[in-house]
Amino acid sequence: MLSVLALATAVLSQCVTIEIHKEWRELTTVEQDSFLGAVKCLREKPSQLAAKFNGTDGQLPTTRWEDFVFSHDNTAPHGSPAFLPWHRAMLSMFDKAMREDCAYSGPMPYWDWSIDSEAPETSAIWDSFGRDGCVEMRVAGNLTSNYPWEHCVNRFGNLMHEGSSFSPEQVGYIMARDNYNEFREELEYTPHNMVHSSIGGDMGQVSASVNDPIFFMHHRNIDRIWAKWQQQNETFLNQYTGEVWTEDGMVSVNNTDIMTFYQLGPDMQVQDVMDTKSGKHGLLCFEYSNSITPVQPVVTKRDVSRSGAGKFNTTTPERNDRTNLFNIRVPDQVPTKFLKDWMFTDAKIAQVRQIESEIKKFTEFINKMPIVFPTSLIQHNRGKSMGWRSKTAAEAAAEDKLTRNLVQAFKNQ
Ligand SMILES: [Cu+2]
Repeated sequence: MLSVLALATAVLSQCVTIEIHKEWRELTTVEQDSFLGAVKCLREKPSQLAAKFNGTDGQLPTTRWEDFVFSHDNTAPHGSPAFLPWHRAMLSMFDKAMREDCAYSGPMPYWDWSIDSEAPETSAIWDSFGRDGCVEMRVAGNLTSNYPWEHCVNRFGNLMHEGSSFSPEQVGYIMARDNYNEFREELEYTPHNMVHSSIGGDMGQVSASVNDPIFFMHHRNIDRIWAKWQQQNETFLNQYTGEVWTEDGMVSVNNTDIMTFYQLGPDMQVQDVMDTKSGKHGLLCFEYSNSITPVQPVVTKRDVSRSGAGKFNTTTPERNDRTNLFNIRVPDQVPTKFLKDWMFTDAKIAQVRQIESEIKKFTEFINKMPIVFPTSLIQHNRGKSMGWRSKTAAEAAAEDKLTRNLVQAFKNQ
């Protein structure tokens, strides 16, 4: 009787306070250092799951951090509708561990890579989270891991050195889907996969990716884009569609489907995580900030032209080009090898190529417009020294509207 009651309270619990998750550059230096200190702390605490899985085959986690790597390696769904809800729940479990095991009390950060899309190597994120090779972070120091094998956590990124990433406009293109599973496929198969693959090293592998603290910064941004999508229309909040393979063949998913986490947290239904402010399982009590915008006013192609950079043109630059200041770049293709490692079938790989080619066409369409200002140009034109501030709700709404109109114009042509 008591345990039934306890379970009921756990599922029905409400939020006392709603946390605001913030872009990394919205955190003060003190908050950033405190977060990085908690990262170090969680990497030094002993595993809680190893004892529970004692005697089972395969590598076991040794630290609290590795509990998350272990759970993700064994239970995370990729290439399937459950991709978004599963990772949202896992992020919430991570937040809880950071707060309860390591006393972190600041905002939970995300990395809005769309802002850095035109020249990711210039992002201030790397000053805190480290660069290529064996990762050395500010405050948290050198990162090592014993799971799934003993190694230094590493990156072999071209993201930091050459590739372009996903622009706000390209994210806007994905946001324009009105079917959950189509939205999820576009978000997962291109930006999600591309950021994993281009950072490389641990991040490039399913079994090891969670070792890299940038994993949480990246996935929280993916989750933020989903939360934003959910808010576009009241029917989107609980929309959950798509199909999965089971013993009975292809079946439609349902929001009562159960997700499991290898005891990292309680089993739960997909519908439990749809609302980020439900407080279900004592986990979900958050919303996202509107990300950041430059302190200086936004620039248009005309502004750039006036500043002496020449006449604006309509060519879509190569992804490594840093000289064309007028137009947005198209990210590289997600490598086939990466997709095969993440168990994408040939049919799914074909789907990835299809999405990539649509996004490329959309980008070229934007670049042909002489005066429309692509939000992506800001960072590239001004460099990282310009300073950032939080974006207001009105500014975010105006940007979203502009992007929606661009997508509409593209689809109507
Ligand atoms: Cu994952």
